Amino acid sequence: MSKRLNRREFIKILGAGTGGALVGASTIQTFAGMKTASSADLITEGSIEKTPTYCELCFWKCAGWVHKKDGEPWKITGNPDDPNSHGRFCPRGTGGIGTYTDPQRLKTPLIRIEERGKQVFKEATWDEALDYIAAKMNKIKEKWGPECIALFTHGSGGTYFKTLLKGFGSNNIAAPSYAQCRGPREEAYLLTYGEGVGSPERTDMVNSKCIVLIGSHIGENMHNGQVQDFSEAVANGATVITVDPRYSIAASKSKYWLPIKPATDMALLLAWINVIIEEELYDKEYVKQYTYGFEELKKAVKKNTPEWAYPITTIKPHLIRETAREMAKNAPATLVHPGRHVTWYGDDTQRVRAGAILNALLGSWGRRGGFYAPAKAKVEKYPLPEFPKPKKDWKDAFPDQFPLANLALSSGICDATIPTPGKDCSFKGWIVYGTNLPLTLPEPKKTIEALKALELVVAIDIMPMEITGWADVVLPECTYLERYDDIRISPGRESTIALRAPAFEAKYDTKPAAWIAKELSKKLGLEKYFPWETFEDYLDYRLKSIGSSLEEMKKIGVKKLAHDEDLYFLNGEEYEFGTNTGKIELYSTALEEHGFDPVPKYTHHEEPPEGYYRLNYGRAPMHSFSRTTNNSYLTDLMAENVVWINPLIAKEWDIKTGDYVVLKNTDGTKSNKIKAYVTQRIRHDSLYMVHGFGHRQKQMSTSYLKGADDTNLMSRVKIDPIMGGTGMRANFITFSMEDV
Ligand SMILES: Nc1nc2c(c(=O)[nH]1)N[C@H]1C(S)=C(S)[C@@H](COP(=O)(O)OP(=O)(O)OC[C@H]3O[C@@H](n4cnc5c(=O)[nH]c(N)nc54)[C@H](O)[C@@H]3O)O[C@H]1N2
Ligand SMILES: Nc1nc2c(c(=O)[nH]1)N[C@H]1C(S)=C(S)[C@@H](COP(=O)(O)OP(=O)(O)OC[C@H]3O[C@@H](n4cnc5c(=O)[nH]c(N)nc54)[C@H](O)[C@@H]3O)O[C@H]1N2
Ligand code: SF4
Ligand SMILES: [Mo]
Repeated sequence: MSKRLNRREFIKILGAGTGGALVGASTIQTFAGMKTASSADLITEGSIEKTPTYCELCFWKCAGWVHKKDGEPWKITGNPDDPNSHGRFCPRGTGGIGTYTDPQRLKTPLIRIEERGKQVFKEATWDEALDYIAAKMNKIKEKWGPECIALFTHGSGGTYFKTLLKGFGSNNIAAPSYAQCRGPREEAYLLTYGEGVGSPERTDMVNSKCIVLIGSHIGENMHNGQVQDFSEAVANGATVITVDPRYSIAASKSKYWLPIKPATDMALLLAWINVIIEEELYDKEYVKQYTYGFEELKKAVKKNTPEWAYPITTIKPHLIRETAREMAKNAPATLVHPGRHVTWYGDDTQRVRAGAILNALLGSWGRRGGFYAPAKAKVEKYPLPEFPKPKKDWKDAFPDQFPLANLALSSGICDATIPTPGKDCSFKGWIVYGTNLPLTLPEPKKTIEALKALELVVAIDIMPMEITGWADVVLPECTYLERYDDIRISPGRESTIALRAPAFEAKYDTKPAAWIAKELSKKLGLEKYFPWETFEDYLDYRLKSIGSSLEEMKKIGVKKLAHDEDLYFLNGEEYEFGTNTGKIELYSTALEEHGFDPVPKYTHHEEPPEGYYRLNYGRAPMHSFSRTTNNSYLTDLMAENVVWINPLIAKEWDIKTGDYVVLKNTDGTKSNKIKAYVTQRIRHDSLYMVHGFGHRQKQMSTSYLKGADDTNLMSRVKIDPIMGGTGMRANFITFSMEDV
């Protein structure tokens, strides 16, 4: 791997570029300029104390150090030994102290005293709150079976509740990171290569000579190590091809920006495949040795010429050819990035598969600059008794649907909670750990309908978010800076583990999830699933299995484990893939078996009606979803979101930058007021906003009604028939001028 950029070079790459009013560009500069922990930092001197942690502000889980000065919170820095952060934290991670200091945090267990949806609670002791939950859970178990309780989880502490629920007899455990995020990607790569992409992604971007980004807005999508890899590749002269209807930060670093008509990426991907096959630009040896179904693919894409794709995508044929040749020229060090949040239009598994096929033709899977084989640390599990076998699961609610869904669908569990004639068991209880479902699941009316129908809703959170307003019992967790959590085991070029230890004492009457789950297990008679005395004992047991200890990890924070496998594994050697044929399936036998197109095909998506625009959304570098929008350290950087409007459209509606507007969708649902940002950087057929704003909880006064909530405008989804992902870009919005 090449040498890392020094700080000055890094700033140059990320700060250089287009200038102008780039939202986020200055933040990337700040990120680049952030102090890298030096060896001097590693010495604990005088009044300065350091505790290892891994960040909980997003799911990249960077490892770092929490610094205290004279016992007071001082700063958080990256751990230089950590491959996820290389010693630098992003703006959100650096602002993590704001999570701990937020005065509006949940402070004590709460039990509802009014109807759901209003935050009217009485304060309770932990004993009262857990007794209440255990009694309701047992009642549901008796009446409906333990399987009628589901767990929604997103975040480190969810793992203890998974153990609890499995011990209780239910396997209905869902995370929004599947059906609302990367589910289609994992299934598409599994169908093609017999393996998923995983997180952190196994992309060898740092060594890529050509990077193709289909939507992926790296730089705004601030996954730390990935942004650093991208910057480094750009510094090394990699050609970047960005396909995005919006001029993203990544587009501003690109040689080619293809401002595609939204919802037509499949046509472009098929045209690229067509050019690469017709011009014989593919890796012939690789295709012959490793792939299955080349002839079928060739036949299927014969008609998908650049001229065919042009009127669909609005990308000129010569540009389609030129970019295809550029990819081939740099192959196999060409990476067609698999994306992450890929639940867009309902044909997402197929679209991502088209990208996977392109990677196979370029020979980039298993090769330098493409995809590497991640090393995985093996750390012994704490021995637990066997879990009971559930008699049913969420899939029973969807006979013959989503045959290739390998994980539970959060949206599916939500649907199966809404009482439906003819269905006997729907879900009766939800335990919600670290996910703000009213802002996370599209079709929010359905989420509310489901929440209203439940017999028990438990929310384990750190803030009085929208979800807690719907809970019968709210359990306040302490923040990640006040607790231990399980060992972070990250796959990557090297296998590493990281420790999170408490830097501060838990404020108020808050507790770590591990403690909460163990105490609840006692009330349910399930304590055998939490056999450890203290969580330190649990960690020490696991760490000793790899020759380390809690004591050692407290000193070093991150440990690299031995790794002797090859990163690049397809240089002519024999290899058996985990697909039906043992080959990379250009033609998918599994899809054929289930009656789906074995080779991806273009499907036309509905267009916005007259006067409406496509609702486009994404990320800002200084916020994560709705979880950071009340963090005062980060609201200093960005307090509300804005709606991007093309000047042509703004003129039509007489809207200027800075004006407040109200948006409404085709079903008449309206947004909060949101500031207009008139810019050439967005096509005329879409409006764009950052997700996570528009909170409706008065208890969070910093974020209350600041900006608009995109979820509220998502009253439609296009469901992926292969795995049940919720395509969320199927919504059309316009301006509601009478509300301005
Ligand atoms: N409209 C719309 N919807 C989306 C997306 C979008 O872009 N637009 N993105 C989708 C994607 S890609 C994803 S991955 C999901 C993300 O979905 P979520 O993970 O649900 O996102 P957040 O809104 O950050 O909600 C996190 C919740 O966890 C709480 N929390 C934070 N830290 C802790 C902690 O330490 N302990 C506990 N117990 N709770 C904690 C927060 O207070 C908050 O209530 O959303 C999906 N949904
Ligand atoms: N700062 C920050 N970083 C994050 C997160 C965060 O909350 N904050 N969340 C993390 C998570 S969980 C995820 S999943 C990722 C998500 O990050 P990505 O995977 O990069 O998300 P996408 O939604 O695929 O990308 C959004 C981009 O797609 C473009 N786009 C919209 N419609 C189309 C279309 O039809 N075609 C094409 N080609 N492009 C289109 C938008 O203009 C926008 O630039 O970000 C991660 N990184
Ligand atoms: S990318 Fe930023 S927010 Fe995410 S874990 Fe790393 S430092 Fe934290
Ligand atoms: Mo995500």
